[in-house]
Amino acid sequence: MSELPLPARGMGGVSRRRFLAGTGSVLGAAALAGHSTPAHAETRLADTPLPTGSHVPALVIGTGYGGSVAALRLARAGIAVHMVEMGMAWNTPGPDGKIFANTTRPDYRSFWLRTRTKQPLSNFLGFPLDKDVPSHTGILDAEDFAGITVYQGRGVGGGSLVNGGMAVTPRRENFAAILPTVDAAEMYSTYYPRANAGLGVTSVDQTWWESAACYQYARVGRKHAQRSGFPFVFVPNVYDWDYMKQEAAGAVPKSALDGEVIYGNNAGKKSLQKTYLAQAAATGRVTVSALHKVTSVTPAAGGGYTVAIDQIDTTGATLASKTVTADKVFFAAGSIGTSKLLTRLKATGALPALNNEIGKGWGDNGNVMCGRANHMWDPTGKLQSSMPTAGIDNWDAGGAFAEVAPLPTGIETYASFYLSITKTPHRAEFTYNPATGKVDLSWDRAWKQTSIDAAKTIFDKINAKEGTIYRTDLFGAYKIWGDHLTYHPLGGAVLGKATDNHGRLHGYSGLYVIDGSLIPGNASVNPFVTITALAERNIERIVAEDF
Ligand code: FAE
Repeated sequence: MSELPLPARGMGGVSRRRFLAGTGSVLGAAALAGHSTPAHAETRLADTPLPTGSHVPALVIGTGYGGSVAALRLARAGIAVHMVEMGMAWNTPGPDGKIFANTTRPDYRSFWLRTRTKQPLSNFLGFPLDKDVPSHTGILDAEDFAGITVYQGRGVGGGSLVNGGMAVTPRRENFAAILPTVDAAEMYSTYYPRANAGLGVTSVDQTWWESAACYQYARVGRKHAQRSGFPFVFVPNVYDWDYMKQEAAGAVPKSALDGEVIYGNNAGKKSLQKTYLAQAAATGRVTVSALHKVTSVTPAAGGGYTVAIDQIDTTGATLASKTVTADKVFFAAGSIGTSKLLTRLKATGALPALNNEIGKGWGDNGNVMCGRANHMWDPTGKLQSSMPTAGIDNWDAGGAFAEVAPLPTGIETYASFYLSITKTPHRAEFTYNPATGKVDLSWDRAWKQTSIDAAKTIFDKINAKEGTIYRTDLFGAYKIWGDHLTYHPLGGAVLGKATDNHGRLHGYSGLYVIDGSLIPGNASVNPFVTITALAERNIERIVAEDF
């Protein structure tokens, strides 16, 4: 799932200058960050549930990218922070001795409160892959709206627990077009480097990559892209490459090379638990309540805000309803979580002064998936690293960037698999439905046609050149496109519209949005580096001016 520019464009394209520029920004960032805690230190945030009646200076809703940046920077400024996370702490092994389930063997740990799995890749050879599982507060939420299923991570670490780790800095001109009110010069000189350093972003050793069995699928992807004249782009990741080399050598337990990704990685991936949250824990000023869900935020009589929280068990049942107060509240529940909360709080009169931009500007980052059937003499390998390293760039000519994605099934599939990020003009809106008490999203499934057309600018050409065809067995029987989902929800409380230019919500002082909701629907690349960098920019201003 990813995009463009950073490091190199592989062998066949792109300039050395660009490679150096990208790498330099990552290395330079370490110096800028100026802290001695290693990026992947393992200090865990203690799960210390907040008692009802407590008061905290700063409360952060959600523990994904935006929330983790906010918690770390507030704590480093001397402010005590409490984080509230609806998902589990993910610090206890299951009966198999592992914390997370394998991609090919989903179990009770894999899905958020579902009795049947809803795997993004639902079929193989046309046969359905989904199976019954015990309902549990598992790690991956496949949240259904009328026109789209939105996949999200649940637990301390948010999306960093389940994502592919592709850590992409967009091209500066694309960023400037998406968020024109943000000073791009400052983002690229200070906040993107700071985010890349904080996340532990690095690039794969390309010499190793050239001969590693687990990246045969990516080399096949490169060959096909280049034979059709498309630039092939290497993309950084947060995976620990030295660990992956040891996996390949058989020296350590396998994680990426055992296909682990969407249901969690037991080793190797630098999720937020190992980076920002570990550093936040090390300050001694940050605590977290896991399995606690924020249900309401309202102005408190004596100033600050009253926050209502349901403590749940692993079946999703409410164990206790708590009320706490906070001087300042940061909405970092992800694009869907924050948008749903704010839309409901405005509509039900809990926060009536929020403006009419709440719930607007939501998009799917143009996500669409597909597979191609290769010839028998062009195998992609039965061992596939679950961490993608590259993509095909046709953004300028066709509005698509296709991640060369793994299909870690453990068998030879002769398939090439791709997640494309595309330019899409479509934006949906969240609305509160008083009849159901739920928040609906106005996404129309037909809107994905724009994304399919963009992806076809790449794959129609490759198929014609290679004499190959699309796989029709991965998303149903005789269905080519995975057009029912997104991994990249963005928007719903857009920067400069629902908030000021630094994420302060209009209508209330002391309420902030600091997650993917700020980005208006399309990031041009995989979003987590941009979410992190924007959070770094905004929190710096907020700490300086509001505390
Ligand atoms: P997020 O990380 O979603 O965190 C929000 C947190 O808030 C979650 O932990 C929620 O459980 C919690 N929460 C929600 N509501 C409440 C509530 N009411 N009370 C308490 N807690 C709540 O938000 N992006 C990339 O850049 N590269 C990739 O390779 C990539 N791969 C992906 C693969 C998959 C399968 C998925 C699902 C996503 C992927 N993404 C990737 C997207 C990326 O993970 C996502 O954009 C970020 O995680 C969003 O960050 P936020 O801080 O907005």
